[in-house]
Amino acid sequence: MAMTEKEVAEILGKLPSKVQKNRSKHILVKDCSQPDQVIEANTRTIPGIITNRGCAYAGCKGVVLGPLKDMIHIVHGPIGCSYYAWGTRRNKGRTEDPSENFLNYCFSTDMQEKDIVFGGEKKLAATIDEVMKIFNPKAITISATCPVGLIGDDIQSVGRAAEERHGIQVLAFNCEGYKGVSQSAGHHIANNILMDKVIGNSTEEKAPKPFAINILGEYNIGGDSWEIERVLKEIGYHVVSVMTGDGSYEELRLAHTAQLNLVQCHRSINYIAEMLETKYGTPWLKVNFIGINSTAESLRNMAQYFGDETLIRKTEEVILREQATIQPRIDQYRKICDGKRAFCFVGGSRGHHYQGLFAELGIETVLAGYEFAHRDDYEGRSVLPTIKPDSDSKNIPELHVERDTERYCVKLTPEIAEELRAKIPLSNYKGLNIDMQDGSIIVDDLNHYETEEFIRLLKPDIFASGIKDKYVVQKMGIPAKQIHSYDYSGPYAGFGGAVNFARDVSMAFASPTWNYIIPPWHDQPLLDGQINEGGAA
Ligand code: CFM
Repeated sequence: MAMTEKEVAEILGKLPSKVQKNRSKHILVKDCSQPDQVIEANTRTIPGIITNRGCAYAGCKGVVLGPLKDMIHIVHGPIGCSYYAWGTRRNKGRTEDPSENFLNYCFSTDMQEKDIVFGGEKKLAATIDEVMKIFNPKAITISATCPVGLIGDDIQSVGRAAEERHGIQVLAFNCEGYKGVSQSAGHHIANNILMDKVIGNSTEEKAPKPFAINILGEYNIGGDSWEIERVLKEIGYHVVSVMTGDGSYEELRLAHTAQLNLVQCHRSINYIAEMLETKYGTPWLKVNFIGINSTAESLRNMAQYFGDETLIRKTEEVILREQATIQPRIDQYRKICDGKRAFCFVGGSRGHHYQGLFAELGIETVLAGYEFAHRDDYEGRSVLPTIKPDSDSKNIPELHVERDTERYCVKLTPEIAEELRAKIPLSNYKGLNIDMQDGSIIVDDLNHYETEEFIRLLKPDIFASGIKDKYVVQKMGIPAKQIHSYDYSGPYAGFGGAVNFARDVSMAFASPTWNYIIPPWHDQPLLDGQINEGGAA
C-alpha cells in the first residue's frame, strides 16, 4: 500500500506551519523515478516534539566506550545518568580472567548539589584513586554529563594528573549530553580520542596471522559479534579487534596491524575507517551481517578483497553448509511471516540492515528510517561533499590525522583497488534510500505523533524499533520487536542469528495476545482539533 505525498502532507497539516515546514524535509515518499531524493538529517529536533533520540553522552559512554570490557568507565555526573544507562544496552563481553571484565559494574561520581555549587574535580580525582585501589584496571575513561560542562569542571586536567599519579591512560571525554543534536555527536567524540590515544599505541608492527581484519561498528548486542566471528574464524580470518563489541583496550591498541577494516555500522564509525585508511593505508569494506544473503555477500566480498584461492573456496564451503543448516527452519518460519509488512525505524544503521532479513521472511518494509543518521546514511557517501557543516556539527572537535611515515603501507595497487571498487563496496556505502521500494516512506527522527499517524494509515503487521515507542505500538495491537536491544533475545546477526530473528518475529505474529487488544481507533471517536497560531482566537 504505497503512500502519496498528499497523504503525508495531510498528516503534517495538523501541525503548526513552522513545524510542518521543518518536518516535511525529514520525510520522503520513495520515488524510483527520482534518483537523488534529498532528505534533511542530523539537525536539531524541534523542542517539544517527542523524539526517540538520545544524547551525546549516550553515544560516547553508552555506545562506543561502554562495551570496552577491560577499561573502567567513570561517569562524572549525577547518578541518574549512570543508573538509566546501566545494563540497558545489551553489549556482551567475556574474558578469560573474570577480574578483567568490568562490564557489569557502574562507576559514577554521584555528583550532589554541593559538587555542582563548589565544583566536582576533587571528587572525580578521588573516584579515580578509589577505582585504582579496588580494581587496578589497565586504563580508565571519564565521561562528562551535562552539569559538568555547565559548571566548567576541567576533566581533561583531572585525567592528566591521574595519568601521572597512576601510570596508566586516563582518557577524558567532553561528551556533555547537549553537545550536538543526538548520540551521533558522542560517537564522534569517543572515536576521535580512541583513534588519537589508543589505536596504534603498541610496539607490535604485524598481526600474528594472515587475513587480519578489524570489525568496526559492531557492538555485540545480544552476542551478534560472537556469531559473526564464529564464521569468520572458521573461514580463516584473524580478528585483530572489534570496535567495540566484546572489545578491549589491549586489542584496540593493535588495530593498526589489520589488512582490512570491515564497517558494519557506517553511522557510528565511518570516520574512524577513513582515518585508518589515511594513517595506515588500510582500506575499509562496508559489510552487513544481518540477513542470510547480506551475510553471504559480505563474506564473498571479503574473500574477493584478499583474492586468495583457499579463502575463496573455504568461504563458499561455509556459506553452503550454513545455508543448508538454517534454510529448512527459515522456510518453516516464513510460512507464518509471508505477506506481512513492517516498519523498521532504528538508530543509525539498523533501519537499513534489517530490511534484507525481513524480506527473506517474506516481510515487506513499508516505512524505514533513522533516529540520528546523517544524509550519507540515507543518500550514500557521494553526498558528503554537499553537506554543509552547521553550528551544531562545528561544536564537535575535528581530528586531523596524517599518514604514519613508518607504518603506512599500501595494501592494494591503485589498479586492483579501482577494479575492486567497481565490484564491491570498498571504502563506500550507498545508503538506505536506494534499497527502498517505490511508494515506501523514509523518515528521519520519527516522532510519536507521526508514529501513530503512519500506523493508522499503513497498518503495519510489525513495528521494529526501540523501547521508547514499543509500548505505545503494542497498545495499538501491533507486535513490536526491539531492534536495539533485541528485548531479551539474540544474537540476530549472521546465519545463526537469522534463525533466532525468524523465530522471535514468528512468535510475535503467532501470539494470541493481539486479539485481546482493541486499537483505540476501532471503538473511540477521534478527537479533531485545530491549532490557532499566535494563541487562542
Ligand atoms: Fe550503530 Fe549501533 Fe545503530 Fe548506533 Fe544505537 Fe545500537 Fe542503534 Mo540502539 S551504534 S547507529 S547509537 S548500529 S545503541 S548497536 S541499536 S540506536 S541502529
